[in-house]
Amino acid sequence: MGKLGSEQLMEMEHKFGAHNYHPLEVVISKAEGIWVENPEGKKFIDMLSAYSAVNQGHRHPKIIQALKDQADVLTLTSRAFFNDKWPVFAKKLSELTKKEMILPMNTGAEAVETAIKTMRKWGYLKKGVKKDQAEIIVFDENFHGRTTTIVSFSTDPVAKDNYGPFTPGFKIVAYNDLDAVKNAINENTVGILVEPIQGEAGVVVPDDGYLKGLSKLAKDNNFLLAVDEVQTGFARTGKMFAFMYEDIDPDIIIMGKALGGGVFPVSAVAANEDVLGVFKPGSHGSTFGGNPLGCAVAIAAIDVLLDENLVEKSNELGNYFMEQLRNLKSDKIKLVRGKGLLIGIVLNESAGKARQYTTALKEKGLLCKETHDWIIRFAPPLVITKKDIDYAIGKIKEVLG
Ligand code: IF1
Repeated sequence: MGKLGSEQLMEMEHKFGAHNYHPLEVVISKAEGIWVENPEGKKFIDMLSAYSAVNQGHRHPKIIQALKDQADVLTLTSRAFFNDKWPVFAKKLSELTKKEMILPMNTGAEAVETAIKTMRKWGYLKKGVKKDQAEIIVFDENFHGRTTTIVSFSTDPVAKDNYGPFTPGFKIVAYNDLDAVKNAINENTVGILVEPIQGEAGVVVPDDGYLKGLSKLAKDNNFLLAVDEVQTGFARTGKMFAFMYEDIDPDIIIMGKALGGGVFPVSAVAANEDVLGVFKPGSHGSTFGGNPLGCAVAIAAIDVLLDENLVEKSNELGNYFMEQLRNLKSDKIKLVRGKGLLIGIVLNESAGKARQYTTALKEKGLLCKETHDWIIRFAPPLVITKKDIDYAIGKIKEVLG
């Protein structure tokens, strides 16, 4: 079978792949930095970064080198034995998060599940909540992954329908509303699980002081604050972690996506010993969690962020990008919102559905994704330059101007 073309590949996927996605009609076969290429050689700027898992750019040389070097010596041991990379990665991530302990997993959902188990176990062993009564406060429009427990507290019928029976012990309240949280607290509350900026909801940035308010409620009522930084973490929003926009010290930090540098699934939970110490041998685990290949890649992924000042770049270029988008003065655009290079354009109802624009943008060489029907998300790799943004703005102006 010669080199397969885009049409053949899309048909093949349609025939043999389950239809749990409706991808934009573009096939990517090569990528480097911010650029991706289809089998026919057409190039596009990736404005999605695999939902913010490619912050360092596609195939960053240092990350690829770390992958290759480690693959030549050791890839997987399981946690039944020690290996020489997991301790080094644990130390590095502990220093980066300023938390005493790390629990390694693979996907974001596994890290979120780990955080849920941590809050419940802490509630029973440390707070004295009665058996099976633990409650965790979550939010409307949340997105934390796709497991049956996580979708149990989703408010999106498409993500939740026909997956019951659902896991109990979650209270869903309005986002960005401290009174709604206050009214949900009781003696069984063991934690809050919150996205510092809601990604899937359409880049919803809460009011200043909201995270601080959540942190105060957690301290005053003796329960844990867990921030889900799977999408907002690792410089995406102009801070190393989005929670850093407020002066808070969350009890649990949930990480994933860009921690794996765009080449390997690596996720983790960071917390102090008085929280993560609730886990004893055999009480939680994962075959691949803490594997040496992922750890070597994650170490390089963090080094690239620091060495290339991607936190500052995300902040500066994100502000520039949002300013240029606002200057388009387009009657299709209701508002532009975001932090750093996590940006959402909310369209006016009169503009019609976002899919037509993401398709038109694709024709002009920009790959981005709509969330819901009226929001277009822009989240390019953080290695993008001002020149690239000016080029992209020109294309966006042609479509939305
Ligand atoms: C899909 C959304 C984004 C996440 C947050 C945990 C996870 C995610 C804040 C789970 C994952 C991905 C999943 C992917 C699309 C994408 C997504 F559109 F689904 F909602 F980014 F917003 N916490 N988000 O954003 O991490 O298990 O996937 O590694 O499922 O369609 P995961």
